[in-house]
Amino acid sequence: MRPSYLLPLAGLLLSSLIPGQLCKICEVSKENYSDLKPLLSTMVNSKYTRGIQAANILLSLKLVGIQNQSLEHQLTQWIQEDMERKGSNLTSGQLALIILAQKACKNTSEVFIRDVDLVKTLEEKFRAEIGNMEIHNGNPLTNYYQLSLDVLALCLFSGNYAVTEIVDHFAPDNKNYYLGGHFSVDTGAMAVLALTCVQRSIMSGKIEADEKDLNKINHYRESLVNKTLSEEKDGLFGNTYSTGEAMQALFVSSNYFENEQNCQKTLHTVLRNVSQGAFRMPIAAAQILPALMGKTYLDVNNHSACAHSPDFNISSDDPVSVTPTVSPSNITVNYYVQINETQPISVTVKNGSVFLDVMEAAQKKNRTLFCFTTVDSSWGPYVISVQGIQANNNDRTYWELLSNGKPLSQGAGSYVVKDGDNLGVRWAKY
Ligand code: CBY
Repeated sequence: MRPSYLLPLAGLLLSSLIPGQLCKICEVSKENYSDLKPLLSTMVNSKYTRGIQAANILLSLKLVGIQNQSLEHQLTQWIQEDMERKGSNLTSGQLALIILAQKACKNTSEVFIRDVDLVKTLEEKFRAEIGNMEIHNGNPLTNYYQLSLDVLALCLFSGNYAVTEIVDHFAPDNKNYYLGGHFSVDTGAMAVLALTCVQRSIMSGKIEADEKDLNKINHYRESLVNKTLSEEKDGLFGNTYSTGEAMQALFVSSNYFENEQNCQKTLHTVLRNVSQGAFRMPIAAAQILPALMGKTYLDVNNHSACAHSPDFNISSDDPVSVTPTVSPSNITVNYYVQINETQPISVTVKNGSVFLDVMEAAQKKNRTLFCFTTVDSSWGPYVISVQGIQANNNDRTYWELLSNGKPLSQGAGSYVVKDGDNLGVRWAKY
């Protein structure tokens, strides 16, 4: 064949590959790696890393190619202890993250989690999520962020899943992409990563699907990417904490970052947030770092992408950037619980207190109206009940945290309150 015939053929092949393969990465340049040090020290020096946080950190460190045997060993041990503690209560997404972390850039000499077939267990947990949706009005046991993690882990590590089921459940108008009436960028981004993996598996012949389903998957990705892009503000997608995952989704499914200005704007805003200490939580640092170094969760079994180790020397005494200036004085804030009616109270707490301290102060003053309970989550305490009324995923109910009428983008354990704040918890549906 003459080259002139080959050209259109190659073009055809290329264009059919582009939707899944195109990777326009936007990453921090090597000269600026020192800007990432606060993230690494937060992850490495975190003393309270338990279970799922540890899985997030391990996954992130492996992806960016930081090899530290003793740290990996410690994190793996924490993950295993957490798995034992939680037993069958481990949620599907937690298990998916553990699988991703454990199997990422496989280091076969150090597998501490025993021979249990975790992928098989994940298949069962994924089935249970779908089963729950069938009984409870389309509501999964957990949420679509976790279902996306499930599909991602099953897809990357040869688990069984039905393409038709993915097509049925991951359509962009599914209510589960929305939390509190807003498109959840974290959820959409994770779904884009999962759908991209499925699409690549179909195109490479790893799994079978008919053309109609492949087209639908492509259409879903495109639509979810557009929704993500429409949540862009000052270079961030959704908010500070969803941007890392959104960047990953955009790397694998859009040409957004081909425009250098877009890339610089996002990096600039994220790095400014890093320097202001927005990523002081280990899980927050772990979720932003891969994107800043041009990696995505789809790279976990791409050895050439994740084996290369950048030249970081992280020492255990690198300071975590920000030391808040807290004077020892007290501040007074208003707090309320809103079910149908609003029950307000004014409380005095130490300067530098977090939302949870305010809730505790209110509870001390009036147990009947302000009693509450929390459960631990990887993002810190999650308020599960107030006045004995308990949040429930089957009903999509939760306790929403508000400050001056606006929903918080941080949890009760990390939002630092200010003098005169008007804080509240509202019984809401998402
Ligand atoms: N992770 C999960 O399963 C959580 C998925 C997630 C989309 C998550 C955000 C994103 C992430 N990266 O992990 C998520 N939140 C969900 C699904 C939910 C719902 C949980 C119930 C369910 N069906 O699973 C729900 C109830 C809608 C929810 N989040 C509530 C809240 C509020 C918690 C209030 C409380 N009662 O304690 C709160 C504080 C919002 C509010 N104003 O009330 C909230 N979430 C926040 C702020 C966040 C962000 C945390 C950021 C931070 N710095 O602390 C978040 C990253 C996250 C965790 N939620 Co939700 C989103 C963001 O702002 N970008 C997988 C598992 C394996 O770990």
